[in-house]
Amino acid sequence: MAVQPAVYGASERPPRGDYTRARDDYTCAQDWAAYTAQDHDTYHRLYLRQSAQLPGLASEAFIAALPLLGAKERIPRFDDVNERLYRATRWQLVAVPGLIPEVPFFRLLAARKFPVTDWIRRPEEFEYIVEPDVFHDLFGHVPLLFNPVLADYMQRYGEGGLKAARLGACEMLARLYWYTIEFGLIREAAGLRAYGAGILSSHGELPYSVRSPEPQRLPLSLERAMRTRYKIDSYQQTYFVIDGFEQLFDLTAQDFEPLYARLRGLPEFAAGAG
Ligand code: HBI
Ligand code: FE
Repeated sequence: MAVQPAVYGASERPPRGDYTRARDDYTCAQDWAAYTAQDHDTYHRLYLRQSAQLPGLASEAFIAALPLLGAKERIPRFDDVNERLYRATRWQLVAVPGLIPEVPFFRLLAARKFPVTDWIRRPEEFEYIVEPDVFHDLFGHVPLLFNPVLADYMQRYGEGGLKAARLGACEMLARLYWYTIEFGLIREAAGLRAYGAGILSSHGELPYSVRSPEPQRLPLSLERAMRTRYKIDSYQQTYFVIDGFEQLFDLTAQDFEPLYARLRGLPEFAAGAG
């Protein structure tokens, strides 16, 4: 069945991936043999540049887990990463043709399956790409899936997403994902660091998010994050800071239904609102 691709954010851009080869759950096979030498070279150059930038900017937990991705000269085989990842936290990577609708996305997370886009950006997109590619998903998201606390938070997020979908609260929950898993900051012993995948996979935003005086940095509050709009194609104007991954996991202990009901009646904050 040819599944309909998701549209990420407000843009109506045709999705990059080939969804005709996706199964009903939107997963597909990683066609590793189809990667060209140029694809592997793009991954290698992105990996070298980003990994060199991490010390002093990225979460120590991320830096420690990054080597678990394995090869850096080539796009890793997801099955190869899964041998280590499943042993560590019982998560596994599944290939997808790109962004998928929210409910299939939540279903995969709830089953401890992380959807990894299987295509990589073109060389001319080296600096920036709006839609997540294999570098964003693999380099940005996967190392922290080796962290047991964050791994459990991600599954809880997926379970919460399925409930939010039933309550029509996906937009509020998507903001929590955005301001934690994609663009979250963490205060570690050595100082402020980034743990969000959208930051860690971005050469420009990584130093900006941790060092620039421009954006505001607020302590993470469920309510403030869920009421704060975000932009998908510029650096964030607001970052939310946690003191540890346990803080994320503990947030999921509460029942979000009353929170959704209360927030519905309250005004939202613009991305950069004070
Ligand atoms: N699909 N493949 C993929 N990867 C994502 O990160 C993703 C998605 N669909 C929806 C989505 N993220 C966000 O809207 C989540 O907040 C649900
Ligand atoms: Fe992402």
